[in-house]
Amino acid sequence: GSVKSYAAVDLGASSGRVMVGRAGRDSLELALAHRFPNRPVRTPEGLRWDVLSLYAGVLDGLKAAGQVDSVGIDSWAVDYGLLDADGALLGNPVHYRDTRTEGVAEKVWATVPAAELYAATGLQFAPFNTLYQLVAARSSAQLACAKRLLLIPDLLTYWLTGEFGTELTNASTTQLIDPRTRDWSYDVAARLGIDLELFAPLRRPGDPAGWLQQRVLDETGLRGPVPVTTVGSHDTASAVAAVPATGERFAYICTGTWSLAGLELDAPVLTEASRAANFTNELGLDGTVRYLRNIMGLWLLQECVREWGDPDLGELLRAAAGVPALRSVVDAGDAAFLAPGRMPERIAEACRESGQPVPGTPAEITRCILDSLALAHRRAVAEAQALADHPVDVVHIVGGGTRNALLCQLTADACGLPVVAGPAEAAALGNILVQARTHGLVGDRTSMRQLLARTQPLVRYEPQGDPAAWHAAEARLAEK
Ligand code: ADP
Ligand code: LRH
Repeated sequence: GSVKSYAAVDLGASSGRVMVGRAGRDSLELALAHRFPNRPVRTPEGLRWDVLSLYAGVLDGLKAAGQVDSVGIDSWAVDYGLLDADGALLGNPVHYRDTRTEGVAEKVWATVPAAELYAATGLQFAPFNTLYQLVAARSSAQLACAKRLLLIPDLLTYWLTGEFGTELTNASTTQLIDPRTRDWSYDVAARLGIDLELFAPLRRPGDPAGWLQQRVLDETGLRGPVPVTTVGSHDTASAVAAVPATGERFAYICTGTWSLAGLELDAPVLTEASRAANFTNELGLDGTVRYLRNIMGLWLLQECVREWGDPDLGELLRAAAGVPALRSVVDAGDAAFLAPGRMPERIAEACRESGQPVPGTPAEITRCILDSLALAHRRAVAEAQALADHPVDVVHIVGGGTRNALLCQLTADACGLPVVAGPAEAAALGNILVQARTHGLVGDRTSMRQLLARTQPLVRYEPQGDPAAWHAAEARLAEK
């Protein structure tokens, strides 16, 4: 049968990559064309994304990918670039970890109470949701002269094709979308003075997003015409689309810079209990809802490793495996860990303040982080099942964290459920499969998942050890 090649541009908070997927009716092969670091820059104004360096990485990647049948783009959520009336970018996009949103939520809630905001948008509270960023920027000169707002994948799509759009799965992370109508939350925007005219029209995974412009073809050496296809442009939407589940009763954890742990549902859960538990209802493919919780994820480890001068990760994890389990744990859901810097010290302080042994060596701190992540995974998986009344028998872990066998095993132990780990490049695979589906090569979501289960290397971890130890650690954390 016919086999086609698709380029997936997948930009994570720690690195970007261009992957090439060769997909046929019963085959799926993935190869890396180019990987490049994503290093935020602290300017005098604050923390910024180096979006030009990312775009250069995309062009290099497309060149390395060679001739493809289509291109799709996904990235991390919530952040955006502003364009002036000529379509030129106004400044570097602000990083979601920038401090400008501190204290903004309280101001927003004075106009739209938090409970109303949740009922209308279904989004968990995170200080960096686009809504809060826009309110923080309200009186900035940049926003005053902006004519267009493009979310990061939409900005790159615009540079590649010259066409504007706002992709829906990523738009659902702005907190300006109503998850029931899957359209803008006009009332919330109006009450907060947010101009929805800044956003380009919504487009959905599978919609055409234009063609690579001549300048891009020249730069990359590709032969036109090459279409750009809209995918689930939120990396987590693409990653969830590539969870290789074979049934309905599964939870997923997308592990990378963040851990996004939850369920795929048919409808949002907008109850007060769900809001109190800080679960989010983001939009996925085909009318699905990604009901999940953000957990600080491997960010905690990335930041420590950066502070320690980049030791070998494999050796560090082997040493951590030798440290006794669950000696001290921190709340890996705590937004106190959001900002960069001094991470080993901050973790040690959190242990000291909660009266636990203070980890000192890199191995001890790493163990504390992995135990804490597994514990947060356990809580999210258990609470999501209860809140959504959707029991599961298996936990799928996808993303870069699947390369961390200790984290996968600890997660199985903590959840008391088997863990199936892989694929590591789930976001890129979800991106590619949506392109392949749009071109008629694969069927619905279920057949996409079956294809992944058949073709991708997966590792299964059975739960081990005494679940009571995790229960006790959870209780210890709840006390503090
Ligand atoms: P993002 O898309 O958010 O940038 P990734 O999905 O690429 O993140 O995952 C990056 C994380 O994966 C790293 O922070 C690291 O902890 C983990 N990781 C990557 N490679 C390895 C490896 N060889 N062994 C253990 N962990 C790894
Ligand atoms: C993961 C991610 C996550 C968002 C965060 C800002 O890369 O897209 O889903 O919450 O970045």
